[in-house]
Amino acid sequence: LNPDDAKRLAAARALDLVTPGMRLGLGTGTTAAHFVELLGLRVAQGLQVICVPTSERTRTQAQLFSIPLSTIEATPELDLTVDGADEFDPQLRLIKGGGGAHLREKIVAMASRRMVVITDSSKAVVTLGKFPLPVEVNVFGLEVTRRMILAAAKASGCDGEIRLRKTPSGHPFVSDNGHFIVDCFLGSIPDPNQLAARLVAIPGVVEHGLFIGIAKAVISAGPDGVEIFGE
Ligand code: DER
Repeated sequence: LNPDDAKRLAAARALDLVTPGMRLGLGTGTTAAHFVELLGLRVAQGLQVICVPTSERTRTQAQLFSIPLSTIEATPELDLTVDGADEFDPQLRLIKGGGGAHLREKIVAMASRRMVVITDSSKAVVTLGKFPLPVEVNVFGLEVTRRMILAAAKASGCDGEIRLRKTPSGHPFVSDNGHFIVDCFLGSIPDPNQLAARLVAIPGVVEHGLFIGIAKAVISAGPDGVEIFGE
């Protein structure tokens, strides 16, 4: 079972949670893209859903499949969000944002009665932080914000490099919301709750990629099949 097949298997399992008439949040990333495609096939067979995408690229993909779309403004209460993750720990705390969409993903996830994560099993970790933690930051005062993030990381028992995310052509990556993203290469985050609390206190931080107490379940597919953590 290669990682892409595992992602598709997890996505297919999440589709079992979808019932007619549901208001869905659609995640971003390669795993979520499998879910959107499989959902599109069910919509083509008559499944009735209304969906809010978590990024422009998910919106574009959903439109390709003629999935009925709404906006978070028109549909501020959702039943279920299905999204990927870059890491998850035993308490179902996540690192997200690898795809640069974690601000809208977190808003949509928290507007949902339930958020279910779909992953391949390689995302399972005991301690978060091997994956660099994305933080969406305001473009004003970037260097001040970068230093404050580093101080917050150190105060939380982490250390490492804070790097501005660039596009392949070397320009600063700009999110769907017009902000920059810095990636925090911390290696290990011993106290994610404390780090999250310190990050939200920084004025230039728009949103960080730690999802704590948000995911109700993680559907993880790997060589030994599908495992479901949480409920
Ligand atoms: O950017 C994101 O938060 C994505 O959901 C990411 O965390 C997972 O992306 P993947 O499914 O391509 O691994």
